[in-house]
Amino acid sequence: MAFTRLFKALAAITLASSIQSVAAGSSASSDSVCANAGKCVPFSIDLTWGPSDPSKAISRNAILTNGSLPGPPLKLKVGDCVDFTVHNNMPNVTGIHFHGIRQNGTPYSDGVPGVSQYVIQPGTIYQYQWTAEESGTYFYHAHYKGQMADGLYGAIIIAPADDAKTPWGLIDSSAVATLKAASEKVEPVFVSDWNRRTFSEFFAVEQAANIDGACSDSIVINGYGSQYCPSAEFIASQASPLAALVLNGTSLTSKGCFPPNSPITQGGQYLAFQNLAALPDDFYNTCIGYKGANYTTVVDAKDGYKAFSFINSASIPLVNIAIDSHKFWIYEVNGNYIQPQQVDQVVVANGDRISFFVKLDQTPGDYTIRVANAGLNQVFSGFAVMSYKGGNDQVLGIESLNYGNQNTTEIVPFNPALAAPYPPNVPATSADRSFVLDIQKSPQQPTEAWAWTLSGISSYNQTNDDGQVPLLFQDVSQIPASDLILETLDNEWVDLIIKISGPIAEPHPIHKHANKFYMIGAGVGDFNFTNVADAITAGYPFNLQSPPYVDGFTSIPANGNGTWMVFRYQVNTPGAWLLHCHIQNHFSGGMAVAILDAVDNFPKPPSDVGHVCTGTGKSNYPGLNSTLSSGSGAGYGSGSSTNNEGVSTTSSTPAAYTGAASSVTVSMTSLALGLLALAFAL
Ligand SMILES: *[C@@H]1O[C@H](CO)[C@@H](O)[C@H](O)[C@H]1NC(C)=O
Ligand SMILES: *[C@@H]1O[C@H](CO)[C@@H](O)[C@H](O)[C@H]1NC(C)=O
Ligand SMILES: *[C@@H]1O[C@H](CO)[C@@H](O)[C@H](O)[C@H]1NC(C)=O
Ligand SMILES: *[C@@H]1O[C@H](CO)[C@@H](O)[C@H](O)[C@H]1NC(C)=O
Ligand SMILES: *[C@@H]1O[C@H](CO)[C@@H](O)[C@H](O)[C@H]1NC(C)=O
Ligand SMILES: *[C@@H]1O[C@H](CO)[C@@H](O)[C@H](O)[C@H]1NC(C)=O
Ligand SMILES: *[C@@H]1O[C@H](CO)[C@@H](O)[C@H](O)[C@H]1NC(C)=O
Ligand SMILES: *[C@@H]1O[C@H](CO)[C@@H](O)[C@H](O)[C@H]1NC(C)=O
Ligand SMILES: *[C@@H]1O[C@H](CO)[C@@H](O)[C@H](O)[C@H]1NC(C)=O
Ligand SMILES: [Cu+2]
Repeated sequence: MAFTRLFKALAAITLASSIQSVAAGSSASSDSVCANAGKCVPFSIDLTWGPSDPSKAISRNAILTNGSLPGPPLKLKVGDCVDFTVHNNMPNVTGIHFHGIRQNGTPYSDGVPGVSQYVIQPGTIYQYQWTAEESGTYFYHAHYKGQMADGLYGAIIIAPADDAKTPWGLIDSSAVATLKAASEKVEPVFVSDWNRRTFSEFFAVEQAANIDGACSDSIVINGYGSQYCPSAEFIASQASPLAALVLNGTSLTSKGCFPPNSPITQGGQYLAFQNLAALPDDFYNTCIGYKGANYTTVVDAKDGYKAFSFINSASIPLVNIAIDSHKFWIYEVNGNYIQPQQVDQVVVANGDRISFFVKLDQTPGDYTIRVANAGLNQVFSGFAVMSYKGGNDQVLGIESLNYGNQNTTEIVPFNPALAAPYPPNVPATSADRSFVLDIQKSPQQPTEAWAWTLSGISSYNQTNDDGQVPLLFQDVSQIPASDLILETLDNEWVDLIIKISGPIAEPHPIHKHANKFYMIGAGVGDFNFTNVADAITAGYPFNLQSPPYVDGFTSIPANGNGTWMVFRYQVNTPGAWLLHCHIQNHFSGGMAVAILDAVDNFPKPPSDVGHVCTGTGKSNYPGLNSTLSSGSGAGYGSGSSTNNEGVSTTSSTPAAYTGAASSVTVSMTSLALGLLALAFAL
């Protein structure tokens, strides 16, 4: 495919120098948490379980972080260390992961129960400590079972060191200071699905019905959103023409989803074992509807540019983002600056963060921010508003993205595979060790449609979160390597060769804990090699010159073939980590492996791990001089909701869509480039 050819065009073997590991000034050491605490920035969160705000979105019991959803943002500068204290006032156990944070020297602060810590019990306080080594947008989220889908997430923004090279001059050489100022006020925006059921209820239904669930209730933006219930005609008019190939004469459900008994998306071999009677009506078929509010962010044309950082904290959908009449300058992906790309739309996959500038040069008014599910699995969108100061709330702008993720004008999409790091940063030209992983439905549970494997053999068992002695707390010499526990040696270069079995190869956003990796190649078709060197000899294309440097990457969707991708990283962060799909029900269904990095130099957790001994350091984030970056700080909470018109349980078609019968031209270019993240591609 064209995607593969693109790689070929870029493929060139360079004499790569090893990546330098960042040595941060006030790095925390693993000997004692409390010995380091004095100088760290205190940041504490209070977790409670209770009803979410009905004026924002579907109300239900949720995890509230200091009473809100999302939680307050943490703002630091490279070199700062943080004492992150969790007050667990929920009736449930938990663990908090710092997504994308390397945890160099602090592997006990990665927050994965069963891997790097014991669960945090109800009514107790637990302190994490880590150092901000790399700038950019990250986020904290629950890593106990599916609690992230119950609302536990908040942004982490890390300002660059004063001497960091920034790509602002490549965007607008006459506005470097303006762009720098805008970047320091970057606004994190969470995009997620939001469901009536808690994740544990959702997963229980999925298992009882024996399906691979892929139908959500709503898309929310910073916790705001509605469940729209447009007519069947409207849904059909917005869907990709490719959906018809999956539907094979059937129709999308009232919620815009492929039916739960679609042989193509569920796998024909499972249909005989389904128990669709266990599906509540509103799981797929009945759209109940809910009128929440649209998140509104106010921008000021005097600033010249606005910086956003979209964070996908969804359990199911990959989302595509557009703002009417505004282009994006993408400058950072997963916390790493890139050679900027100017685009009209950007897909943000689960776990990813994508930052961009919007030039504030349009007529003052309200412009719709569109967030469409990027997969074929469900036709639905969420909305927010970018409101210019002085615009008198007039709704302006031209839409480029419809309710079912079809572009309605000619657009330039973002190509994540071509996101070259800025400044250039390259991996070693060869690997010392390779692992071949094979994503497929679990071969050991051949009748269970919800069960997945990442290794190709066994499923990662979610109950590890509860009982097992965390891998980091075991004697590593006694832990046998297996398909679920990969072991490496310090300083090695490792290739994770990830194959995704066909015939329907879905896009899986695979996230790696600890240090970032280089995505050195991806393609459609077989990959019958056990190492990259052999694949290069056979003519397979790789990009060793400017590969994306990220903590997550999404596999190419394909039909009729498997697909593959290779992550290369250096073992420079000893500890026990996870590699997993960030689609929550795939992860809970077993799509994960543990990696024990540097078993020859394996760390021991400090004796006072988890102890509370918070420091009194100050965050060096520009403009912050308090010890806490509270929820009302710049870049968060600046939005306001539109008037809530009350709770409605009647079905309604979004007013904006009743008229326009939009084009159903499929974006084959996007598809061929592997840019359009199709949850179920054909
Ligand atoms: C948390 O506890 C409540 C009350 O026991 C329960 O209803 C809910 O399902 C739990 N949530 C999770 C994520 O375990
Ligand atoms: C489409 O449906 C027909 C029967 O309705 C069936 O014979 C055919 O195999 C289906 N095609 C696919 C690709 O599932
Ligand atoms: C949110 O925005 C969408 C798209 O502009 C619109 O259809 C919908 O009515 C808005 N919702 C509210 C509550 O204002
Ligand atoms: C969608 O974008 C592609 C790529 O620019 C373009 O070829 C296609 O015509 C666009 N579709 C519509 C309906 O404008
Ligand atoms: C996961 O572990 C639990 C507890 O040991 C066990 O009951 C369950 O059968 C396991 N599941 C799978 C799929 O192996
Ligand atoms: C994908 O599969 C089709 C047949 O199903 C085949 O013709 C094509 O060559 C395959 N593409 C690749 C890249 O393997
Ligand atoms: C890969 O191996 C399989 C099984 O041996 C074989 O059917 C297939 O043709 C091979 N593909 C390539 C591209 O060599
Ligand atoms: C801290 O911030 C306050 C309010 O923004 C300001 O008045 C004060 O001068 C600042 N102090 C320092 C030391 O920067
Ligand atoms: C969260 O709430 C706790 C308890 O009220 C408070 O001590 C803490 O400062 C708050 N955290 C933030 C980041 O605002
Ligand atoms: Cu997945």
